[in-house]
Amino acid sequence: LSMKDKILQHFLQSKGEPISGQQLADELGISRTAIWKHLQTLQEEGYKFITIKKKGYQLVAAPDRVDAAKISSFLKTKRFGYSIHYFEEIDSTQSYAQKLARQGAEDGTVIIAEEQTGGKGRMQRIWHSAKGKGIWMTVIIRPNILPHQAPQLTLVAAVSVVMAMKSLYQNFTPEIKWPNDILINGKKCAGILTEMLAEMDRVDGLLIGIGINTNHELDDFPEDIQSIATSIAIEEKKKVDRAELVAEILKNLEHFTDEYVENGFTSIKTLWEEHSGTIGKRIKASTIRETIEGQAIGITDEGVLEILLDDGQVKKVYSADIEIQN
Ligand code: BTX
Repeated sequence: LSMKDKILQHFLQSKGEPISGQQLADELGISRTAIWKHLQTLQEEGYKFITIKKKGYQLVAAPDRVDAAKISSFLKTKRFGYSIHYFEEIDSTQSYAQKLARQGAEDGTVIIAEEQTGGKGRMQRIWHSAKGKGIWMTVIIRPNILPHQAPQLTLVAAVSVVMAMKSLYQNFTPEIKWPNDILINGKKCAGILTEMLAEMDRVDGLLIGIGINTNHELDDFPEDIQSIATSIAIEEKKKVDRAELVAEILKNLEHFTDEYVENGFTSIKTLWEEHSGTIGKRIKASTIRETIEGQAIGITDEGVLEILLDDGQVKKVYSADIEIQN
């Protein structure tokens, strides 16, 4: 963190209590004048401080942003989230992450933006990423795994996101829709896009792209997705702190990735099934080749979906779009 961000972090963690300029200067090893100058810069960025006699400075207003200082004030991880690349606007955090990963970015590096002008879904689809409304981020992870295991990390990420939502919010139950969507009351609230940098027998890195509709009102979505999309604010019935959710997701992602690398897929699979809205339901799966209808009965140890057809056959589906029918 830069000195300015460190100062900001102190104020964010003080939860509105005033901080003495002298104490801050001593702690950070800089002069009071330097502190004052950084506070001026922060004011220009939209933060508001007031001076309270004999007590010091008090942070009274902060802009609603998901920048490094804000996220790190909530961070409870060992490795993830200590390198954060923040953008007001970007084409896609995935594309930027590719570049960084190729240059050797460390495990747990985060790329996050207020707005994406070219947000990507799977199969060249568009991911709508409205300014300041959601979490549009990519986490570069470097677990020691083989290329064929990569799809399982999408499931690890889905578990991490769903459990973060469950621990922070009370008014709704998010469900995972195989393989990569998170639905609330049947509507899409988040999507995960996993991309891989690999050679034949070795994974160099995975780009876990996470898009979460956070503070959207219905009008903030383009018309063509208003009937299929929702946001946390709509379901929770209040605006939420995006940085707090980011930090909670990073904590889970670090924990469950480590768990996966150490102990394999079994425990993740159980959690995934527990939070899934797909298993047990009648579904229609459209693959590139065919459309299959039947009952989703589970996922295999490879994260592959198993469907029980009406004639009693069990089919495995590796990649598809699914529609839940009941
Ligand atoms: P997906 O292919 O499963 O979903 C894309 C489809 O979802 C679109 O065709 C559209 O119908 C619908 N859709 C588009 N935008 C939204 C939205 N905001 N909310 C609900 N539905 C929508 C899912 O792909 C994976 C998305 C990953 C997005 C992240 S954001 C950070 C990172 N950077 C980037 O470019 N992509 C990832």
